[in-house]
Amino acid sequence: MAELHAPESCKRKRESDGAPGEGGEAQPASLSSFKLQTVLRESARDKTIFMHAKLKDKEGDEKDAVVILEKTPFHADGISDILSDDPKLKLQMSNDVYSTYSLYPPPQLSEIKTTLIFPATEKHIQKYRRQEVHLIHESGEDYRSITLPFLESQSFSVQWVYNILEKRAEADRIVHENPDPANGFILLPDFKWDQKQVDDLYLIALCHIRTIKSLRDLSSEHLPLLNNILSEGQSVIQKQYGVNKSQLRVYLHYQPSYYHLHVHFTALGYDAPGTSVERAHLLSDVIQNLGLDPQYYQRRTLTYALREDEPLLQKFREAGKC
Ligand code: M7G
Repeated sequence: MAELHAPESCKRKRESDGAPGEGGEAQPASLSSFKLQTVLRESARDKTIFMHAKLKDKEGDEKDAVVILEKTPFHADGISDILSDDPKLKLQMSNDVYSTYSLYPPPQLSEIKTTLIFPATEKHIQKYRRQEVHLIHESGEDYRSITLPFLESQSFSVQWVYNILEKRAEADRIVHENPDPANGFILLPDFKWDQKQVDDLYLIALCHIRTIKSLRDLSSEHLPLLNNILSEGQSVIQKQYGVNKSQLRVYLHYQPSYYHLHVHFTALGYDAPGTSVERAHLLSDVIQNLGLDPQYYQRRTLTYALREDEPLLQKFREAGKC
């Protein structure tokens, strides 16, 4: 069974999702102790499966894990190897000039991208479980009286973000940094992107300032930061990956999963998860809106979807808001 190499072990306790360590202190040595509990979600279209598993850590204790397997895209430059390697071909059906096959490429050409969250909290497991979703229309007042108190007690740890900002994790993956404490940020590949092709390019900008939780905290005083992220991000991606700004989707999520302001950069042609109208807010629109009204995001009703089992949905129901 494949070895999973643990990132550097770090010690401090995470804040609110109850998970240990700055860099994940209890990473498993291998997947051989993997025990499938349940399939949380699968997608034939995205060729992805999300599983809840139990894994043994280095001390031999069983802990919850989320394991995500994703079949990776083809690379045009390696495709001739698949054919010249003379892989096993099994006929499925044939009709006139049409025939379909199962093809079994050699292991080096049949990689599966694997993402492991370990130890995982119940909140991680819930994030990936398939659920009915409901739209919420959150006014500025709803945010202050329902959402904010809830997320202060319940949100995911952002320790992984602090590890990046402090160069304790993923330092070698940083593509660009503007070090200004108020208006600077770090740009690096999102962990959803394997960086093997630009068709599914996905980077994130994490701002240095730690007091902006989400879109809701933005006001016109943050325009220099947002403008830096947009213009520097676009020009670095053009230089480094050859993707023009006209082919980049630059946006924020509301609600995000992690309440430390960050901006997503994805290839326009890539149907990235989380680009639906009820979640993605184009950074260029955000900048314009703040130019029109400095308090735009404190005043506006924002619409987003919540899964049936999300406690925040329950809070809105209790308040008679949905
Ligand atoms: P989000 O809008 O807060 O939540 O985006 P989402 O995950 O529901 O979209 C956070 C982004 O950070 C996502 O695109 C994640 O794939 C990415 N991300 C999350 N983690 C834990 C990491 C990480 O450890 N490293 C990197 N490079 N990206 C991460």
